[in-house]
Amino acid sequence: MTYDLIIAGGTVATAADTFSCDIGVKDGRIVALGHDLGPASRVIDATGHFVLPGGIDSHVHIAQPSGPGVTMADDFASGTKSAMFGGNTTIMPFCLQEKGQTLRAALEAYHAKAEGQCLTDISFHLIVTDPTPALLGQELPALIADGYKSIKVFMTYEAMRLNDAQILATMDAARQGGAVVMVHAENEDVIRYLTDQHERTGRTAPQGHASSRPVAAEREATHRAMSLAEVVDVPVVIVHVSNGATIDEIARAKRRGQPVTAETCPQYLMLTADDLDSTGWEGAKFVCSPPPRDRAEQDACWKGLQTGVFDLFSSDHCPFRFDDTEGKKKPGGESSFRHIPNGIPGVETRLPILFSEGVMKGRIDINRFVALTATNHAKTYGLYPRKGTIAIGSDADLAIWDPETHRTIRHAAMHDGCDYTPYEGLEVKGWPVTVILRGQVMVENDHSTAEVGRGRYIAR
Ligand code: DUC
Ligand code: ZN
Ligand code: ZN
Repeated sequence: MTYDLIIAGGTVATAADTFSCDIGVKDGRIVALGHDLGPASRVIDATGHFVLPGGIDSHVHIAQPSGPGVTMADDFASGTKSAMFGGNTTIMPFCLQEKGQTLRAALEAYHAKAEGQCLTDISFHLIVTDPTPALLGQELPALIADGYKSIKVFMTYEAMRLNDAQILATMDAARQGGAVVMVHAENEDVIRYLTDQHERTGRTAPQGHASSRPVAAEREATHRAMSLAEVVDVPVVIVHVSNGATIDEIARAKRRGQPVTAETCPQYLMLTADDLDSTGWEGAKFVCSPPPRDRAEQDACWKGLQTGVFDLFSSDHCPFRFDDTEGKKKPGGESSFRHIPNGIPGVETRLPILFSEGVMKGRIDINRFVALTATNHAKTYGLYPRKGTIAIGSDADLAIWDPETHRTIRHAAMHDGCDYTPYEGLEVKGWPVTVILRGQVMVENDHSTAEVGRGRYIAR
């Protein structure tokens, strides 16, 4: 056989093993692992490099409706381009049901936005904000049967939060269909109480965002979310965990044998609440929820990655432009942090940050890196083994990493639609120099000639 592509001489790493071998690709799939594989239309020499499964970022927000007058900075073209340059081959954005809208209508609109625009493969989660009897009884079961097997619910944000009864009912529908429930766990009443208090006492600058969303609000909501999931007997994913006390709650639930999956993100390793305290409005660049905490909580998150409490490392890419009245400088926002759109960009920097700060600094090994950034995402959300590993029959989604490349993170070199990165100036070691999607070279030498639309929707 003549292969379409051979990646030769690299060090291949999966979540389980590290080994030297060549990878043979035909018709977009991995068809051979070995040596001296034979002729190929193209051979890429990966000597001295790691060959890893392409990253899967299972928590990104793209072109998501974000309230009146606010526009997310990325559409599917820019969001997937940014993801691709950051070493990803699949991303999983959220399809948000707006109140009063059916999920089907939301999905139709969301698929239309993505159609023909993508440079990575994509697959959608659903966000339920309006769990009417019709949605729970008919629409959601039908959509789960169609493969939309992950549903996010919010415990915070007035326009999106569900109360406990609604969460239980949504979880019950998920359980019956065999879906997993993702929870944004922060106690809305605590946040509202503290936000009102901050405003009454004039503490309205971006820093107030962090102090009005304390660890206790996240820890309590996480405990409650897991308890509700235990009652219903549904698997639950606690997303974007920021601190040690919440990690302890999750570890306890896992020890009891509860099916809980836990996720953290770069912002909880690299940023602190002090970043929100910059002069002027700069702190708005770091406003995300839950907020970044302090050094001790960063250490706790690293420990959670090392010990296995965390299964997933995602970006929670949720980009709003800084110098933009449809972004962080939304009119009226200066009057209180309450009005600053929540979210920061990160889909392009997620993998280089964990590779550099985690693998190159010896905090985690390369196999754990692969598990946290690709394999566990595929397993949690029903994409495995087609995605997330290097095995015969899997899609040839690969990232070739040069561990010796030094880069300084600069927004000027990024590919998203945002106008800043929270990690400006960060020095990293290691970079995904070649990215391959289903056998096609998408990025090489900081360059892409891949045609937009090459990314596909992956039904689960
Ligand atoms: N939750 C997310 O998951 N992403 C961005 C904002 C938020 O609150
Ligand atoms: Zn969230
Ligand atoms: Zn998110």
